[in-house]
Amino acid sequence: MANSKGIKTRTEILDQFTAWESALSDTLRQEARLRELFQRKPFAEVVFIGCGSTYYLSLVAAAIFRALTGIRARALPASELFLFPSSFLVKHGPILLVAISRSGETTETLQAVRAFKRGYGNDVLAITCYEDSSLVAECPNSLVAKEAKEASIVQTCSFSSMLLIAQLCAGIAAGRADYCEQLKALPIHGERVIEEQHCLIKELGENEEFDEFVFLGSGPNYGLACEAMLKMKEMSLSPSEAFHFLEFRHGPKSAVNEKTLVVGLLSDSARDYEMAVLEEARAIGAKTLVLTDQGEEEADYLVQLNSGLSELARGVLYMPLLQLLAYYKALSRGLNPDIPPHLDAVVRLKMEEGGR
Ligand code: F1P
Repeated sequence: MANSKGIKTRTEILDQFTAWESALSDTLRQEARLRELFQRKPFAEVVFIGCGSTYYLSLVAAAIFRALTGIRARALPASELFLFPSSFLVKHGPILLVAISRSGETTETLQAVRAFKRGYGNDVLAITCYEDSSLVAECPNSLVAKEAKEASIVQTCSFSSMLLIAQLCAGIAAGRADYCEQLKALPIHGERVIEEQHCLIKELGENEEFDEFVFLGSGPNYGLACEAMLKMKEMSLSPSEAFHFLEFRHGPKSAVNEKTLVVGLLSDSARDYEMAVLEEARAIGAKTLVLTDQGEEEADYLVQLNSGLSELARGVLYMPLLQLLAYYKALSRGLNPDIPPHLDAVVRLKMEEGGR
C-alpha cells in the first residue's frame, strides 16, 4: 500500500499521462487560431515568463521555440520583467509575450503582463491550468491544461502538461507537422517509461547513501535539470543544484563527494561532451544516474527511455522519473511531499507595501 503521506503528489505524478493527452488534444483543436497568431506579425522575439517551476518551464520552452522556428526567444523570471522592463526588452520589432503560470494568480506574472501591455502592446499568450484565472482574463489569447490542476503545492503534472502545450505551440509556429506528431506519442511513452523504471527510481530515492543531488542538462534539457533540482529541494529539502553540463567543471565539481548523486539528462547532439563530465564526476567519487534515450552508457545507474523521439521532443519524459525521485527521497527522510514547509501554492504580493 502506498504511504498516505504524499498520496496527492504520488497520484499526480503517476496519473499525469491523461492530463498530457488532453493538453495536447485541446491545444491541437486550436491549431488554426495559433497558426494565425504566429503568422499575423513577424515577431522579432518571443519572451517566455514564469516563476519557480514555470520559469524553468520557460527556459525549456524558449530553447525549443528558438531551435524549431529560428525566431529569437528567451526566458525571464516574471519578476525581472515586472521590476525592470526596460533592462530586458528592446523595441526592435513586435514581441510576443508567453506568460506561464499554473495558478494564473501569481502576482509577479500578472504584473509582468501588465507592464508588458503598457510598453510593448497586446501580443500576449497565457499558458495556465485555470480557465477562470486572472491571467486568462488579462490575456487576449490563452491555452489551458484543464486536466492538470493539482491539489499539491509542488508542481508535477502541471509542469509537464503546460510544457507540452508550449512545445506544441513551437511546433505549430514552425509549421513542423512531424514534430507535432512526435509530441502525440509522448503520453504512451511516459506511461511505459514510469512503469519500467519505477523500481529503480524508488531504490535510488530511498538510498540513504545519497544526501545531495546535482542535476545536469544542456540546451533544451537545462531548464528540465533546474526543475528536477527544485523538486528535490521542495519535496525532500535535500541540498540540490542544477548546472549546464560543462559548467560543472568550472567550480561546482569541487563540492562533490561519495554521498552525491549526479543525475545527467543526456542529449543526442552533445552526448560525448556530457558523458565526459559524468565520467569525471564518477572518478572523483560521486555516483551517477544517466538518463538517455537509447545509449549503453557507462554509469552507476542507467535509464533508457527507448522512445526513438528527437531530443527536442522527448525531454518531458525525464520529468515523471525525476519528480518520483524527489517524492521517494522526501518519504525516506520522513517528510510529507504534499506539504513542503514554508511554501504556498500561489505567491501573492501586497503591492502597496512593495511586495512585503
Ligand atoms: C509558481 C510557483 C511554483 C512553486 C511554488 C509557488 O506558481 O513559484 O513553481 O512550486 O508553489 O508558486 P505559478 O505562477 O506557476 O502558479
